[in-house]
Amino acid sequence: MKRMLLFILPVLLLVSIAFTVFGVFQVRYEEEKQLDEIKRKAIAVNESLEFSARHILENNDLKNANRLVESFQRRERLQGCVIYDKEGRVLAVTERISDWGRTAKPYTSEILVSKTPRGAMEKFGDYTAYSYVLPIKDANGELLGMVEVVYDTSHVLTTIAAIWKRVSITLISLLVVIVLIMLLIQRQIFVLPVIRLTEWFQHFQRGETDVSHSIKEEDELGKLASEVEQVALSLRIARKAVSEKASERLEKEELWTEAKLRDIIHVRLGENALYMVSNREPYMHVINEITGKPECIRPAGGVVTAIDPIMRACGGMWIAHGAGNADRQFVNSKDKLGVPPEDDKYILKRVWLSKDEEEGYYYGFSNEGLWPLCHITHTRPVFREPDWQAYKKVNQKFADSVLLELPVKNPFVFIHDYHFTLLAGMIKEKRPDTTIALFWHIPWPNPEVFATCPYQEQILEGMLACDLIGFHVQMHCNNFLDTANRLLESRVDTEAFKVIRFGKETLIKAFPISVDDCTGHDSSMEDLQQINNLCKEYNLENTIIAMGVDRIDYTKGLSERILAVDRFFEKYPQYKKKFVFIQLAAPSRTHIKRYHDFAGEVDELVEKANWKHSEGDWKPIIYLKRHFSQEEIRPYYLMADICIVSSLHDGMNLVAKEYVAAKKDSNGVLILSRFTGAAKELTQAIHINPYSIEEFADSIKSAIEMPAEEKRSRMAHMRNVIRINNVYRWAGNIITELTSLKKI
Ligand code: ADQ
Repeated sequence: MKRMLLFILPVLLLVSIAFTVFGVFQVRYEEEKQLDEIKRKAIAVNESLEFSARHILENNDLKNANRLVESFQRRERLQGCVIYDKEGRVLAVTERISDWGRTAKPYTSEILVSKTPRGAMEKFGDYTAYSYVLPIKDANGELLGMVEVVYDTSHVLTTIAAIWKRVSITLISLLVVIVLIMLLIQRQIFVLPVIRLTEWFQHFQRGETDVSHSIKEEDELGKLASEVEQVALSLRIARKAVSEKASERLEKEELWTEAKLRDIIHVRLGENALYMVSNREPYMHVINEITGKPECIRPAGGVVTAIDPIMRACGGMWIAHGAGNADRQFVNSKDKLGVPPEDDKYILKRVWLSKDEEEGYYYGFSNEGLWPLCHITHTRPVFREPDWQAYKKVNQKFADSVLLELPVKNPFVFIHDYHFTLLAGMIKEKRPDTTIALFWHIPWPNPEVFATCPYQEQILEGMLACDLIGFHVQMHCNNFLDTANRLLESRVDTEAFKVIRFGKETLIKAFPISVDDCTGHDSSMEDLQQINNLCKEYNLENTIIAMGVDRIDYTKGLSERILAVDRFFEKYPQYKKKFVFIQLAAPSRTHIKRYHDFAGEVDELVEKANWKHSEGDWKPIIYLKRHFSQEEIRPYYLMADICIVSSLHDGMNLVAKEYVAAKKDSNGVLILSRFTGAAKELTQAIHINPYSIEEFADSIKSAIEMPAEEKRSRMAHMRNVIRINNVYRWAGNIITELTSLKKI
């Protein structure tokens, strides 16, 4: 459209200028013509008066003078007449213009001297009139007086206005016709061929056609079309080759790697892309408060940590809420961008939400309702009707956004988490051929707890539109099957772990999520340098270091952790100045009061413990409250002798797995809450009940005093678990399961 404007505007401008010039000339011509007419009439009238005026002036006949001027009262367009004596004094004036006669005029004295007639436009009050003054002389040429005739010229202005109106209407009509013709031409010669070429490219890409494009011209457009055809063909061949090679490799490889996942995706999805949907986006552009410049960060959170490596491996599209304050600056016209920045491994499509939508859907229904409903932490869920309405609206918004992207055949959509319980149903309503998986990253409560949700039926119905629902552990699957069985009219097949409702089957299965893997790189020089810097900054030489990394969330057991460290120093003061606990804490959902208050509670507990136990410049707890990048977290994992994960309830907990994955030298101990999903797999961690502060404090002592050999063997065991059950296996299993559910 911009391009079109650039083309049309100059033409419109030229036509407008030409028309205006023409208008000006026409108006001038008409004006002059009309004024000439008035002048001629004025002179004629004046001359016809000359005889009577001379007689009146010679005899000083005031009576006839008044009769004469009053005879003008009835003449059309002639405003009136004034008779002056030889001194320039008014003898008689038509009543209609009596004000005219009363006003002194400089030109009367000029005429008394020059004795020649004068005609000119004169301003009088707020109107302009034409005045013609004729000096009256006797037989000897001596001046007797003057007669002035005043003509109305308002009809000249009316005529001019009418001309301008005519010119403007013609000009506007002409401009509209020109624009329409140009748009039509542009559409015929440019837009239609491009639309046809784009459609052909899309169909060819999806394998829906094998015929070549229909643009046969030899001109520039024809050349472009044939280039596009070459690219499309090469892409298709390359994809096929990748898919065949992938099948060969899959038969050989055993351990799950990024490459193996890529292969399985090529084999299982063929030419179809994978569409991920989550609330949190993997890359967020925010304005740095110090520099004022936008920067790209990876938000803290388990979903992003787990899914990003998968998307990097297989490409496709990730659709998420664009929540960063600089996000809009980095998307194209379709709200998309290639990520990771400067690497472009996959496409991120950002969905924009208004403040009200975010408030109701994200903060309200998702995080004040469903989050506490699913976590047993004794925080009461809050369900508000407006939040539910916003939640439905945003689910529909995401559904519309996903539907715009889906290919014509065999679409696969992978939805994440409790923010989108209604999305699958909304997508299937329009595209029942879509195969959809939903992964529930948090725990699923038992039916009694879930039954407290006022929207239980709509939520379960929405979820059961999926073909596959994944949870981290079997217990959450069982809870879900129980919930569906008890709260919804449905049949549960406990052998096959399926819920069947009105003939539609949904498979419920456990897929324990994990991290990248443990086979990554050794500690680099850069790592060692960073560790050295941290040791110096926080005075950590010869100190036993324990650490925690969390979003500040009441489910993560942060208060219990600080209380346990406090109790540990009370019980075992010999560790003062020898042990330090470092907590990296990312502020999260601070907009919600419970989170805001909770952050304050943790601050207070840290402050109290530090005040109570610190000695000299040593303090027991280093509390670093901010968002850290994965690269910044890594040196903490590497230098920590102990990692503490004390969630009161957690779907999996990736921090536990990240710590184990980072410990390539197997030198470290993991203290892990038994209420995490990770505890089911990481059986060699020290398991704790975070509610029992005594047990918790003692576990810190056990971790410190654990013999080196035991530490190594436990860690090696846990590393092996993660090496086998890494995130690629998690994704590979879900995709294999999902694609085998597809009924083509
Ligand atoms: P979360 O509740 O976000 O995830 P978790 O699994 O522990 O919890 O993942 C947290 C992630 O955020 C980790 O990758 C960690 O490194 C990162 N992180 C923590 N603190 C940070 C900080 N200060 N700065 C930067 N990054 C930080 C949800 C569920 C979990 C489930 C995951 C994945 O609640 O139960 O394990 O999804 O499914």
